[in-house]
Amino acid sequence: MSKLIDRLFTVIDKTAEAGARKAAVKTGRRSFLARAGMALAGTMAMPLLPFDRSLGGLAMAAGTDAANDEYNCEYWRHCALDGSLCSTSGGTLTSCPPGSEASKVAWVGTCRNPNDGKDYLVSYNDCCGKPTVATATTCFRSEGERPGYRMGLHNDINWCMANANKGYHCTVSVVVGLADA
Ligand code: ABN
Repeated sequence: MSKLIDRLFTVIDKTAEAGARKAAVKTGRRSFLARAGMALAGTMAMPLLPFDRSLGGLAMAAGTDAANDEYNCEYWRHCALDGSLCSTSGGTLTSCPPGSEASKVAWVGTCRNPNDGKDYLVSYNDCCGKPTVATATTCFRSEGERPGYRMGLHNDINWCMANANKGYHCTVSVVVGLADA
């Protein structure tokens, strides 16, 4: 009789164990599916959520090609250049074209370099002694400039005035150094 009771308990144990295992497997699978479903729904909702796509001011400014293209008026060093680019008149960013000479006086602007976020003093020397080139790129940028009655802050001036040959040809942009150095 006791053997029969023992066998009965063994059968009950095994049935209970098998049921518990099945439940554990099912619960595990369900919770995995639930989590995967949530993740999928979250990913699909992402494009609908409002978030900042600008990558921050620095990245935006540094990313623009024009701000790093010396032949473009938007180039960062040309921020206060009023005149023709020497780099498009047979010269370079910092040197006068052959046959012209740098002005003895110049307008100095302060330009922010978007690549490092620092402010630099930039000297805009006019190159003198030759007529302007019709195909040259002409820029009218005036960051930090003031009207003509503030002579020292006005950049719409022929800086060749102090040279023997006063004919304006083009303008170079020469970095002098850090503005706050
Ligand atoms: N500094 C460039 C320039 C030259 C002549 C007249 C105006 C501006």
